[in-house]
Amino acid sequence: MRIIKDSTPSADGFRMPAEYEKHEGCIMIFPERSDSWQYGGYAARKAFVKVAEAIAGSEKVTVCASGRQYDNARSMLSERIRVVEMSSNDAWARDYCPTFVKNDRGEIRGIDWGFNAWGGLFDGLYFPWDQDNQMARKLCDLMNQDVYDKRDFILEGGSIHVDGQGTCLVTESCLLSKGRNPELDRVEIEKILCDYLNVSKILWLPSGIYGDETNEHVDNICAFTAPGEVVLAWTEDVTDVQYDMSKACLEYLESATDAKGRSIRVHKLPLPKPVTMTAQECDGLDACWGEATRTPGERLAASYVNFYIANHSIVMPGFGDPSDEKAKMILSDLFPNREVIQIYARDILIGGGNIHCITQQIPTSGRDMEWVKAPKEAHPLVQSRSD
Ligand code: KQY
Repeated sequence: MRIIKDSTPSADGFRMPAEYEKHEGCIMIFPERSDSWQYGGYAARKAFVKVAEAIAGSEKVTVCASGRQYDNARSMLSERIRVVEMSSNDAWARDYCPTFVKNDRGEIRGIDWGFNAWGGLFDGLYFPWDQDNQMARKLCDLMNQDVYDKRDFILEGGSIHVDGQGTCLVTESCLLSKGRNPELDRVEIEKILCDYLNVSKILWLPSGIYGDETNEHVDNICAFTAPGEVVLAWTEDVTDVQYDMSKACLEYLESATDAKGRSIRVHKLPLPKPVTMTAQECDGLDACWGEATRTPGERLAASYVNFYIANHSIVMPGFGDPSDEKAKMILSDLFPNREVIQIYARDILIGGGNIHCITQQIPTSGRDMEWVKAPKEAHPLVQSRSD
């Protein structure tokens, strides 16, 4: 592995592919911290296993687990899933596993962004975050992939979405937050994103989902479903605080064009009714630095937009809400060649994110990546596709 400090992906002919381009595999992390996951993480681990097995129906999944959880992860996950021991502070693969870029020869490299737990000592969510921050480099080492060192720029994978054709979506609330790169202005941030993702247009949505403790990551409010097309989390309830936030995003997108000069087609994806913490769930969470991490009645940032696009499936959250079915149908229409698998995700949501936040795709590479070879059989939990 080479740690590249003196060049950028775009200078070297690498770009970040869209999530709907073909994957070699997916990385996840086994959850265990007791101030994120209620009652010691038992229910969260079961939900993570369902997500991993659903994705493993069409691509190779690698789950990183601590030494303490290794045996448990190995026994809960089927043999087609690879489990590796790796330390982390929590389980948000999207945010601190590498962002992968690819060139025309099919070679891939990682990007190792700086990670400070969503805002460092300003408004971050836990301390320390050192083991999370090492993961991108450790994984590139394990995969023998060269890695760009961009630790001087704080960025989480959930705060960007690309269309693979030159456009990147972000939110102002996150990328311009004071806890990340306060010394950089919007133009300087755009330049870094263009250089590292190899895009030429950044679309700045004003905000994300109300109560999203990541300073409103884009991956909870809006996602590309195809070049020039997005889904946007939407509510028709004008009395909901989310209404004005989603409307401002809609107005922005309706007046924007992408890197290729196309107007953007926006598909509204309904939001579930507000999901709030119960007293019993709060009782099951340990304190973080002496403070409760959730309070009874607190609204969680539930959104169907937080789905993962696997090679042959869409793995999306469900909340036991009447809109679960409608959201599933909308995504089925938008991804006709993929099976939509909905997983009840309340136990992931309690941690502060959802299915997209706990997964990170590895694009296909030209070389035979023995460690992420495609699976042959489907796990009984998941119906496999024939195509
Ligand atoms: O990407 C995410 N949504 C992660 C949020 C982490 C919250 C920590 N409790």
